[in-house]
Amino acid sequence: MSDCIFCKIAIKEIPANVVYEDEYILAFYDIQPAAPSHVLIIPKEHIPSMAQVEERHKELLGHIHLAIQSIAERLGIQESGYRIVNNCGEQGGQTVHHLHFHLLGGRPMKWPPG
Ligand code: DGP
Repeated sequence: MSDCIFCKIAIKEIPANVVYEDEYILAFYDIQPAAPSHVLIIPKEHIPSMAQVEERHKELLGHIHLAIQSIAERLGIQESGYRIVNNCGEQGGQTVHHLHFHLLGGRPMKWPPG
């Protein structure tokens, strides 16, 4: 997607503070941190949201969630705990229409979220 900001970050057209990368995914610090540790994990493939995930993405989604463990380790929040958030669609609060998971940690989280 030529106008997608996260696709541009994935191909390094727009800079980001990358904490993890492999063939399929990229993790980088959120530009508007909502916690002391706030990283976004994205697939390199353009998938608009969780609502557009298909059967063929099953392995990719598993890969993302396993990678989150090692990203949390790198951030030093694996032991203390963390929150993973996916905002999906308008009422879900999604503002960037490229699938991403927020990894938030470094402070106690409240429930329910706003
Ligand atoms: P969401 O509201 O779930 O769609 O989250 C989008 C997040 O993306 C939001 O927390 C801010 C972040 N963000 C938007 N543009 C950029 C950018 O250019 N660079 C980085 N690092 N983060 C961005």
